Amino acid sequence: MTQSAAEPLSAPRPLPGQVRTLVVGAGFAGLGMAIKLQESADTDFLVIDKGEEVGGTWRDNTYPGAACDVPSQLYSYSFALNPDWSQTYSPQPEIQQYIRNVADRAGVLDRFAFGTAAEDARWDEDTRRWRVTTSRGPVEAEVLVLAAGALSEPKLPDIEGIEGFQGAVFHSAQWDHDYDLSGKRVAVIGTGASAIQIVPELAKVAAHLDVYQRTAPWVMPRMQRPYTRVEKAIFRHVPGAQRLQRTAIYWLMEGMVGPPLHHNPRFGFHLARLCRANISRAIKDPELKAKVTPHFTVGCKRILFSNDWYPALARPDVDLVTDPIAKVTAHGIVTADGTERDIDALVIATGFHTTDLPIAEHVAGRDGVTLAGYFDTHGMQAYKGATVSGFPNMFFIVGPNTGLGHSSMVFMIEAQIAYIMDALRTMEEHGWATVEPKPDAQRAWNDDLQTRMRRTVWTTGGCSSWYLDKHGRNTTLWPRTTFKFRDLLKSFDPEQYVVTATEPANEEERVA
Ligand code: N01
Repeated sequence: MTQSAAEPLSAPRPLPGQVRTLVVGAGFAGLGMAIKLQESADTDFLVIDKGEEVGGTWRDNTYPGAACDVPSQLYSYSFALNPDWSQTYSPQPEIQQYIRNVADRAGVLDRFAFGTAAEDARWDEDTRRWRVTTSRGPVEAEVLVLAAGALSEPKLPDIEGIEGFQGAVFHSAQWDHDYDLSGKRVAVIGTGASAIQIVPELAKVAAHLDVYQRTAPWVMPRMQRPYTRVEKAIFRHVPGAQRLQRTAIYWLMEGMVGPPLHHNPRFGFHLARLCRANISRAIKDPELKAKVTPHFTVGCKRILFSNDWYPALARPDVDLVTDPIAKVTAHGIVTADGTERDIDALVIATGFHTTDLPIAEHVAGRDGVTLAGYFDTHGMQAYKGATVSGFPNMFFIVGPNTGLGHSSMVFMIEAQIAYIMDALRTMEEHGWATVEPKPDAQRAWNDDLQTRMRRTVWTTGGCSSWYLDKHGRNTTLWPRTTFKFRDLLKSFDPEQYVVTATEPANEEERVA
């Protein structure tokens, strides 16, 4: 089973009562923010995280088979390339260790408070501060950075009887490593990115595995191979070699499975052929072949990458169940056709809350409106995925419409950090106490995004996915090139913001 090899961090220190910048979340986003703050000599910050370690999603997702489905070379900070990746797609423990090594090397961990959950954050207009209640006491901050991630709150399926199941239950992001699944009858619900990594591993140890599929995904072969010693030596010692490979992979992803496909679904024809060949290589049974063949346009849901998903489904001790689940009983699952399949353990790989960010419930801006309430009225949206009107001095990393299905989120995270850093610098230079996007700027940004969305495969591809909210609007993904995103966020744009001067009395200095 996979688990972080990092040494545990020291006991929690008392929280400072006040900081200039409070960052919520210690994954790639929160750690990257901390490093950039420290580099700019702005050390008046605190990063809090409910977990006990850096890593975020890579700390939490320790399920068997957990690995990156974006090439390793892209899955690192641009300022901390890792010449030691063991494989073209790295397993979770290596990514977690990489994140921990970067944190150790940067020397920022003394400003992290682990085991500290943000319970409530409220903007106080009188003091122009965020008053944050954490599980370990209050903290006041001038600036609040929400870096809690989009894939942090497991989403449990709403299936009748599931609470009454008497066996072991695991969500993919909350794996119980003390429970041995060897020789057990196991069911996996879901066939998304997590399930296709879990199933091949469980199939090796379980007595029998039932995989419950609602929608067959498109699965491409994965160019998985170990890096040789020579390659690693070249990455380490030949200046520019690793960056060159990283750049080549970046353009391949951008050109092959990125915007050309998103905006021109016919471009997916060749990808669909590759996926069908992936099926044919492993599955000979026509009935199973038909079950695993998707019925929507490739790219509408996230394209998955695996060489062992179809071989696992073809095993005699694995059943792919496509009849809808009717209910869960104390000892099994009943499908709509009335069949009950007994199991000892149930693995729930049904994803995360993405279009209803749970942290939004706990953040209240000016006038006491919560982000959740604001999103309910306006749809989940932000200006440049980073700031929200009515929520002064609050910044998102991995905010609305900044997600990717085709390339590395670390790239997007770094672009957002650069934007926030420039905002903080600009505020300091001009002596501004608060910044908040103008409603018109935010509206124009989102109108443009949603206009672009109409023509994408995510909207027209004939699938339903977690990319879309309950109104069918895509509030999660970025619809343009990733380099355009970086370009648009390379510097803070105060003309799109309402700003106030440092002195609360000078309210007339509010800049329109
Ligand atoms: O979740 P998902 P995930 N009854 O939402 C099914 C990232 N990630 O955890 O397609 C039965 O993609 C649902 O069916 P359907 C990555 O961004 C990254 O797998 O809605 N089934 C689907 O099959 C990814 O996109 C890596 O019809 C139900 C599955 O559950 C994101 O995490 C690795 C159901 C959910 O798939 C989430 O992936 C792993 C129900 N009631 C994950 N409800 C990397 O390597 C849902 N389903 C970087």
